[in-house]
Amino acid sequence: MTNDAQSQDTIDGFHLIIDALKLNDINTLYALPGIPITDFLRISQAEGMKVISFRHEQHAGNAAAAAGFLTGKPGICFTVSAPGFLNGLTALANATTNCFPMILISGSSEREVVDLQQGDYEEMDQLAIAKPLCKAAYRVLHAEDIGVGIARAIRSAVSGRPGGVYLDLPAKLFAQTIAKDVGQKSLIKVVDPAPKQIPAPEAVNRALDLLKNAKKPLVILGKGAAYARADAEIRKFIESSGVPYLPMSMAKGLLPDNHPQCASAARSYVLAEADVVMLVGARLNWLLSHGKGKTWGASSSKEPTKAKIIQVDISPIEPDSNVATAAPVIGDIGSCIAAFNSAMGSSWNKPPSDWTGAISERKDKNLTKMAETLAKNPSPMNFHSALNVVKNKIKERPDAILVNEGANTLDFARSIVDMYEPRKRIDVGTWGIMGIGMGYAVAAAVETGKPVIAVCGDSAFGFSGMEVETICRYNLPVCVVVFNNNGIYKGTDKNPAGTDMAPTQFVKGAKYEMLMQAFGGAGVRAATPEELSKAMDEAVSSGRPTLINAIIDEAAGTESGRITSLNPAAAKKK
Ligand code: ADP
Ligand code: TZD
Ligand code: MG
Repeated sequence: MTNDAQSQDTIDGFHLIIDALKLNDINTLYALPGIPITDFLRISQAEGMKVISFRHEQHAGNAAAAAGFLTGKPGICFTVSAPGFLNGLTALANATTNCFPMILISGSSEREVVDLQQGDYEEMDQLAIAKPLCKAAYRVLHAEDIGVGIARAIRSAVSGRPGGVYLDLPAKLFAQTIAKDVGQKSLIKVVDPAPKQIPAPEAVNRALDLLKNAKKPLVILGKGAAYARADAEIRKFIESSGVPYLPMSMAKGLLPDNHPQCASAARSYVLAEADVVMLVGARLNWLLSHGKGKTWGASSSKEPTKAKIIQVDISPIEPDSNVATAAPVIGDIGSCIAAFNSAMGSSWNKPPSDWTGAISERKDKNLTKMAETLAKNPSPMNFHSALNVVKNKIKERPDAILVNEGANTLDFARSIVDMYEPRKRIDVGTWGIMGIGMGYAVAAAVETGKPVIAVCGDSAFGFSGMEVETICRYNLPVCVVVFNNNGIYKGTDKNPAGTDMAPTQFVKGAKYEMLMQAFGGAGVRAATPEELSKAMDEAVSSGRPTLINAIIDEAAGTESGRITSLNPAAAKKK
């Protein structure tokens, strides 16, 4: 026993929490110490848990969220009370928005004092604050309820539509003791935490009828499809149906991006033309223009697509969220796609060749044009010439995980860098949130042991930049490539008043590489594709923490990347 509070016959809260997590195969904690969890983290280490300690809770939380997506088990983030909890909350809300399973566990102050608002150390009613921002929130007051608390948190995080869960553990709970046999019996190993949800056969047939009679069918694969780990069934379905597909950004690689049926290079054509669209683990949110407007071949921004929508999703309330859904198929993606595969039989007719032929023609044209652009070698580098290097590295190392954030740095990387394996791309997701970079990179390295390449805009990187120390401390195989264009979107804005710098501007010629050097990692400046390529090769082959400061033309980007039109001033002009 590592804790004095325990005798032969009793067990304390510290150990019950650890045992409950371990019993459920959870062995890694992403955390930031302080009252009341410092001892807990120490004891966790002593009991064989892996504890990854961060410099800011948001990044510990982001790491837990990415771990959830990458493993299908809830990632765990531990924080201190009030401010630590609040710092972790953004990550919890982001995980919930992205349907990633994570559990934020925060220590909290004395309930009696908090509830009477008597001003305790780091006083806050954390449970009440967390509730609207996550899928479920629980508090455990008694040691004998720890098993139930952890079980409920796990089940809530991974069953149905996955999401973030908050678990509130008041300081007093950790040192509470109960009889050892009572404690051990109270722990729960969660059986089948994310049960299969089988779709109704009539829903499957309704959807297949639509797909069968379509002249221009299209499948859209979203990150829910990547999360579902039904890779073989999905590939079989796509290939035996012959339907062209579009991967959303985190579904890239579910089938390799160079697959003949991948329609990414003809995205605007297929979205505007398709007559039946089957969404698989993708929501019709802003990322798909809500299923309305010119993107979908409609004449005005409010007009819905004429395409009939099939939606395969685990959430029964997702269909009809933006436009009418002709064929909802509710169930887990593995079961739904397996049902499609068996109902399709062997006499399935592939889509008309004028549709697939027209797509191929456009793809060929666009890919040729893109290849010409990528082959240019401007000085300074632009997004294309630098990303061409990243594209080649991922082709050489398809097992590497690509973390991606920024505006232009994100949008260009999404379309230029092909992915070849499932769940290898993690990015700003549904919110388009900056700051996930280093947290996601740490989790990707810890959970997979594979090389991690984090391609971040200089602004995006700044949100989590201090975690390069964490990367060095754990000696993680992470290569951060900062796309340095001296600012947010571009480095060329001017302040019209001519006083301070414009709000989108950063110090010019910043030496980001020195941040990594400060903690013993490798820091390299790369001003040409050759320099970038050499530095990335070294980073990936050595596995040494590396930051490459990639110098990008400060005039190359556009305002907000591809979503300029969402800025109120641009919307006013329309
Ligand atoms: P993207 O941003 O890639 O378009 P979204 O995050 O919008 O993807 O959509 C993911 C969808 O996947 C959510 O509606 C979620 O309910 C669904 N989902 C997540 N996991 C599963 C699963 N195992 N089976 C079915 N649907 C799932
Ligand atoms: N804050 C948070 C948490 N998320 C955001 N998305 C933003 C602010 C707004 N924002 C964007 O949407 S992109 C971006 C910000 C600040 C940074 C873009 O600059 P960058 O990328 O240097 O990362 P590029 O390559 O210069 O466009
Ligand atoms: Mg920038």
